[in-house]
Amino acid sequence: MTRYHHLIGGERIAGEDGPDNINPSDLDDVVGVAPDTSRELARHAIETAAATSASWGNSSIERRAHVLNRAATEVHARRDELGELLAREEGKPLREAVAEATRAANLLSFFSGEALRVGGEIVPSVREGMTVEVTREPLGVVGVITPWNFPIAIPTWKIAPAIAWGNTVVFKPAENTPGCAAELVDILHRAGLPDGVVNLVYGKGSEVGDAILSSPLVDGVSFTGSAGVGDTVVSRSAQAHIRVQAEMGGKNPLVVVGDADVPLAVNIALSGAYHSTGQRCTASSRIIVTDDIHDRFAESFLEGMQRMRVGHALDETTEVGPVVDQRQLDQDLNYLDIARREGGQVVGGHVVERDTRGHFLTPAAVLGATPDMTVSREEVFGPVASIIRVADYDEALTVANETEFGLSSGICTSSLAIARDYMRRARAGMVMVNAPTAGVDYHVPFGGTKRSSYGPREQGAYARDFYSTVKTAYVNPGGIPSSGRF
Ligand code: UN1
Repeated sequence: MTRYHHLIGGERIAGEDGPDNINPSDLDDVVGVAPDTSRELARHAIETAAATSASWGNSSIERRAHVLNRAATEVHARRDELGELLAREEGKPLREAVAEATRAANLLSFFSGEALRVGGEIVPSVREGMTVEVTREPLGVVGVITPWNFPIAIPTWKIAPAIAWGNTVVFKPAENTPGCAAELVDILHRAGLPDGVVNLVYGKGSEVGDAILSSPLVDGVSFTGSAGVGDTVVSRSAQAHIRVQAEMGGKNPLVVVGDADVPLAVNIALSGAYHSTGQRCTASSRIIVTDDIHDRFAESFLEGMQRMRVGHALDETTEVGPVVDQRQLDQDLNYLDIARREGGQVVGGHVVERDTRGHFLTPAAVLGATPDMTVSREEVFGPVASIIRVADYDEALTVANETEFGLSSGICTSSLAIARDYMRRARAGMVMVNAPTAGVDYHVPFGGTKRSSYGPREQGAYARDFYSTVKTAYVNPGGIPSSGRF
């Protein structure tokens, strides 16, 4: 069992033991314990980030690039070990967990390149003889608040661009995944990151998050998590007049129309709905199928769903790992009860036992689901998908868009005309054609519309819109003194 420490200004700070970091595949396995925190400590981290802001903001872009590049190399070399830690503390099956660690390495590598691509513009002023320079500067001190479901990739896709653009960071990871956070921060420091640039503080949102949102020293907050907490982060940031980027929930539709390749559509739907135990904001939780193909699709989908192997995340044959904790499991089961009460036919969704004590839940589908059922409207964040029958493509599109969320929206079709129409009319930040709604690239923008996201996009070159601020400088060179002519 590992004891984690806060890391502020490069100093490891212990605290009273906080909650145990328990392996959801094996409740008898305590992976580690993170320290409890105090508001004072969070303030100390913010002050340290603020004190380091000028020196890091003026550091050479090559230095930043090198730190990120060295960190990328180490994360990549240790992807199996980091994947194993991730699988242990979060419950993601090993193969997916190693893929996530690899994604973190690729993100670090991408942003290492971005650090060097800091450009600006020089344009003529409308006033004669004058020029205007438009440059980018670091935002300053950034609060990074991350969830448990991608415990290494999400912190990396926030912290790497923050560093690349010369910001300093106060990092509050989710309480149930302290291990990946500790490793990432440790790797960055061994890669040459100066003390005080990234400060890691464990603890509750109500303490650390609150300290970040109350401090006049913080210039921006990047948050990924639930819609409820996201709303608070957004409104508090607006009150404090600081920049905010919030990535919240989803209720992502996957439309399957009559001309779709059924085996392909089934694989896409199963992967989108149940990989990562459905615990991703990009999960396909509404599968909208046109009447002409519904029964054929549903039969093959259910057959595939029931074959998926649920088990210990470290067991190589596992396809669906455990639910992250008891609270989440209760939430999943509660949504299934509501679905039954509202007239849905629930297939699967059984709590099962394995050799170890864990939160194992078989994937569930709600057949005969309608768009207005609770399970079709609210984010479950578990291995639960509504199967919604619609008359035709037009109705499918309407139902797909009838949600307060707008993160990722998918369609399975072999028609270019339908695919193009869907890409244009889907009200979401990301559209997937013959691909799962979940599982995104690391070099392009990520984010949604409506209640799913707020503020500038994450990832890719677009990340700079959050992590940098624009300065417009007007330069009048004045007359050239006659003695100074050359
Ligand atoms: C993915 O689907 O590859 O919290 C990433 C989430 C998202 C990340 C999804 N922010 O689930």
